[in-house]
Amino acid sequence: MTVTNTDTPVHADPLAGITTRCHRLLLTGAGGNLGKVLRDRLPQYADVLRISDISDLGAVRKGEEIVPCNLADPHAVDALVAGTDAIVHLGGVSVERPFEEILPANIQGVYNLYEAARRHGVRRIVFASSNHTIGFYKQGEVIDNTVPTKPDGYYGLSKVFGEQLASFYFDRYGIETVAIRIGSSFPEAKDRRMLVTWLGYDDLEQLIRRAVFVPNVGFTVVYGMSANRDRWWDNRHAAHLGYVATETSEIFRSQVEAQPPLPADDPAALYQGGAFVKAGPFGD
Ligand code: NAI
Ligand code: 15L
Repeated sequence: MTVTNTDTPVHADPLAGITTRCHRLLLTGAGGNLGKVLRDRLPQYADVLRISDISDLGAVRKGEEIVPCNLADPHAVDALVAGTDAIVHLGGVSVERPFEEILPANIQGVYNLYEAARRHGVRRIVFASSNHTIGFYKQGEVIDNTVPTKPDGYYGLSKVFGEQLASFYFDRYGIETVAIRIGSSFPEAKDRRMLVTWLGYDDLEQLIRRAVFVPNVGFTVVYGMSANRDRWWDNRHAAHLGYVATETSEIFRSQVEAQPPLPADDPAALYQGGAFVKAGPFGD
C-alpha cells in the first residue's frame, strides 16, 4: 500500500501483471438482461465462452459454445459445468416471486452448480447476489459487508442462501467465490433510489473481471454500485479486489428529480430494497 499526500490509502492494483484470460469460462443466465451485456463483453477474457440459459440464446457466435440447461436439473448442471475453469453465475429468478418459483431455480439451482463445481474441480465462481439480501436496512443507513443480512423477500432469502452456500464451499472445499450484491444494473438510473443503487455496465464488467481473476479472494462479498454521489454501502472490506468505479448516476439526476417523489411513508422510499419490501404475500 502507498499513501498519497492527501493521506488517502492507495492499494496497488491486484491485477497488475496478471493475465485476465482463462480457457473456458461459463456464463449462466446468458439470455437475461445482464447476461446479454456480458455475452458481448466477456469473450475477451476466455478462449471459449460457454453460455447457458433455460431460454433460447439464438445463434452461436465465434468463440462461444451454447449449452442449454435448467439449473434445477442436477444432471444437466453437472454436464454444463464439466470442463470449465471459472463460472459467472447469473441464472435464476431475478425478482420477487412466490417461494415455489424461487426454490428450484435459485436454491436447488445454486446447490446444483456448487456441487458440480466441486466434482469437476472448478476453483472460482462469481455469484450474482443482490442488494435484496440487505433490503430491510433503512435508506440512508451506511452498511458494510459484515452486517447481518436483512432479506426483503423470498428472492433476497435465496441470495442469502447462495452467499452462505458459497461461504461453506470455500471453508469446506476451497472453492473461491466473489458474491456481488448488485444494486440496480440497468442502462439508466430510473428513480431516486436508483441514483444510489445504480451500477453502470462498464463498472459491472470491471467487477466481474476482478471477481474472476484477482487471486486469493476466498469468500468475498462486495456491493455492486457505481461511484454515485450518495452511498448506502461501504466496500472497505472488499478493497482487496481493487474495484474503483468509473461511472456515476449523476448524469441521470436532473431527469430523475423532475419526477414527483414517493410519499415519505411509502416503504419503497424507506428501505434500501425499495418496492421489493412490499411485494407479496402471494397466493392468499
Ligand atoms: P434476468 O431475469 O434478466 O436474467 C436471469 C436469467 O436466468 C434469464 O435469462 C432466465 O431465463 C434465466 N433463468 C431463470 N430460471 C432459470 C433456470 N431454472 N435455469 C436456467 N436459467 C434460468 O436477470 P438480470 O437482470 O440479467 O440479472 C442477472 C443476475 O443478477 C440475476 O441472478 C439477478 O438476481 C442478479 N441481480 C441483478 C440485478 C440487476 O440490477 N439487473 C440486481 C441484483 C442482482
Ligand atoms: C435485483 O436484485 C433485481 O434482479 C433487479 O431486477 C432490480 O430490481 C434490482 O435488484 C434493484 O434492486 O433495483
